[in-house]
Amino acid sequence: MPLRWNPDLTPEEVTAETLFRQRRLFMKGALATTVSTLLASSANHLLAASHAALPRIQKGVVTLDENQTPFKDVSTYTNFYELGSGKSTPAANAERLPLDTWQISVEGAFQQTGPFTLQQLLQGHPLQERIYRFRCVEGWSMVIPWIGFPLRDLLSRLQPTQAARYIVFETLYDPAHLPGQTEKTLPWPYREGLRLDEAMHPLTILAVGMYDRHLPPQNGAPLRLVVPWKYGFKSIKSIVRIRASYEQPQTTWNQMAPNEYGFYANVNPEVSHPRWPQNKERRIGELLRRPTLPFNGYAEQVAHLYKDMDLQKFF
Ligand SMILES: Nc1nc2c(c(=O)[nH]1)N[C@H]1C(S)=C(S)[C@@H](COP(=O)(O)O)O[C@H]1N2
Ligand SMILES: [Mo]
Repeated sequence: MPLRWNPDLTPEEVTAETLFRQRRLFMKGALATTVSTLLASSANHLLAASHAALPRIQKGVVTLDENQTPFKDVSTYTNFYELGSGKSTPAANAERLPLDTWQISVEGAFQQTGPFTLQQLLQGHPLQERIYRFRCVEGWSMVIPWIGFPLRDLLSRLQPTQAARYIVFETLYDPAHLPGQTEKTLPWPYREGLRLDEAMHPLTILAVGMYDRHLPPQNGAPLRLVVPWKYGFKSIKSIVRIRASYEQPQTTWNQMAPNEYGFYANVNPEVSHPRWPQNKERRIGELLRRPTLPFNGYAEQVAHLYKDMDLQKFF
């Protein structure tokens, strides 16, 4: 088993204040990118700030004996339809994401609800590196060193009530800024959801960074979900709403084409997409296709969540 899982390591504290300062630095860097492109002038001292490392990240919590996909590929080969439906358009439109006013609304069946600034939401959650496989339903895969913290830690703080059976997430809806939302490619806003036990699983994280730095906008800044045993579309980007609900939520890709994109969307080599097989994948940067693993290689950790379910039916 190539996964190394050390949940007992004691995390170091990262103060929200430091994180907030880094955020401001990053904003300056993103702005500098735009300005330098427009003026074709060098703003290297500012640009450097956008590559500032996140401080004090606990490493080694979950690692993988597989080569990491280069940052350049992960940040330029993306799916983020709000920023355009091509693979490289999200990176080109990255500065359109309005990051400096970010708020997250917590709603529904939680003891704690209300609006949170990003800083408030991240407060008290030490950051860890989690090196995960990432498998898109389209048939490509990557290995990404995410920076984040377990979603369960936030949920424990928000305290789901008895009525909470699902956790629902929503991406920013802002067609004035996000060019993709002026097109009818998807029903906006992008929505995703997990059953409570999936959301509470220690492998499920909220990510704020990758490769020791803040998430690039095209990868879902400032805050995204990462669920490594599910197809990539479950890992919703740029979250503005977190809701606890009793009913299974309507989710975007499932709503678009329920026979193609299940609510569960667990990586499963034995359940083909109606238009292509799912038993092989192309690791970005590699030539030969490799076999796709059940639950994307995390079966040992997560298969028990589905032990009484027909995975052909609940795909
Ligand atoms: N809001 C939002 N989240 C999204 C998407 C999207 O279009 N919009 N695409 C999904 C899909 S299909 C995939 S494969 C992953 C891609 O994540 P990455 O570009 O960081 O690799 O994001 C997912 N989250
Ligand atoms: Mo995807």
